Amino acid sequence: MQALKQTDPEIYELIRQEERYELETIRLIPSENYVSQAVLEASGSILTNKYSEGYPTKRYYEGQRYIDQLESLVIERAKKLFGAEHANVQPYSGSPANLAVYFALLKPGDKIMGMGLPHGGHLSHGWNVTMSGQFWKSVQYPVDRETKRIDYDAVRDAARRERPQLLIAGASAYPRQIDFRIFGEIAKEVGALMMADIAHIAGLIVAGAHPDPVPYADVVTTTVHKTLRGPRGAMILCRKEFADRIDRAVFPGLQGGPHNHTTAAIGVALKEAATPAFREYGHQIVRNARAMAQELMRRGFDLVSGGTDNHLILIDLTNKNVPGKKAAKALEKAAIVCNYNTVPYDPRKPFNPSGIRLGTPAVTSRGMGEEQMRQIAAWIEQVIARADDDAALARIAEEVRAMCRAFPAPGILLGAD
Ligand code: DSN
Repeated sequence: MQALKQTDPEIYELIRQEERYELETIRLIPSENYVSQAVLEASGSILTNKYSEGYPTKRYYEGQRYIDQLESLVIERAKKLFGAEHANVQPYSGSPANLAVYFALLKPGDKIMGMGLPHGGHLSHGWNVTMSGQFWKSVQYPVDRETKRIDYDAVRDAARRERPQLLIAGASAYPRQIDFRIFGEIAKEVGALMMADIAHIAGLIVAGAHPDPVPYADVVTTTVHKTLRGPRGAMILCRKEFADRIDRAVFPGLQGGPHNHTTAAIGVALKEAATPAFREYGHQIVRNARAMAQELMRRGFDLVSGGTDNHLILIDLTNKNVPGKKAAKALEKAAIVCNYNTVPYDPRKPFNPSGIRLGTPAVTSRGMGEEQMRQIAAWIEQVIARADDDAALARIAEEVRAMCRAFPAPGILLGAD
């Protein structure tokens, strides 16, 4: 980054500091990852210079000979990898992708039904403060009070009662597999369309480590920067019959020109995701999450739903008498980065809830395995027990940094200039 260093040393220095921070911390935010050097290069390329409103061969700007080839290639890779009939690779991120689906398939005031935010759903699945909850009628299903898992019979009953036009399956803080087949059946029964939002688990699905929604959903949305390990962006996959409506909703309905540098980087990520190494990574994410979950439970932590079968762990810290925000801040002082999170039926407020959310994608991308997950669980226990002891947290941070040094982070070449 020589040119950047010369032109703008302040920005250069902040990027370098963040780079070191990502290298020297254990990053457990389940929606984060480390992209490869190849993805970074495509994302930082001259493709950022272009406007390309429209779609391959149907653009509103001249000069698209290479961009058309590029976007067509990425669309084909997306369709092949996910077995989808149609792919749109232009959405700027997950929330715009979801809004585009609603705009394509619903009339204002139609009803959508998604998992409630406090139960693990996403803001854009109809939560009341968002556009999705205000421009469309929204009903939200909870997880079961006892098991903290989706109660498919209860979802079916609610769908029969509410008759939504769109049923949404997908989550941001749900540690269990989602049965997309049942969601598809419920949608069919009540005459709804079904959307699966697989943002968190797209990489697991590609790897065969989570059931696949494509056979059951009318539309599938996903960000590409979480377990899929691409740049920040999103895709919409759908059946052929919805292709034109989806494309028109993304452009010109919601967005202007596609971010071609992102499209290229998505293509690179999709190529990487089609390899045996990626398949192994996807399964290792789940093995790592299970190992960490088991060790946390052995140490007396209360895991929402009693464990995990994906990449994510939600801890209810009520029995440790440390609120989620305090725990997350103490962990950060110990160089372990996660986020505080509500737990289902949380008596506390979202800005200071009872839980923390952990995930294993980023540490798995560094090559860490079950042994390191057990060590991380041990550190988490020590931190929660000494959340007010800054000296102890600093000592743990030293140990964390020592372990990090043994596991290189993809895409981070410290000292490259
Ligand atoms: N903000 C993302 C997450 O952390 O899960 C979801 O979009």
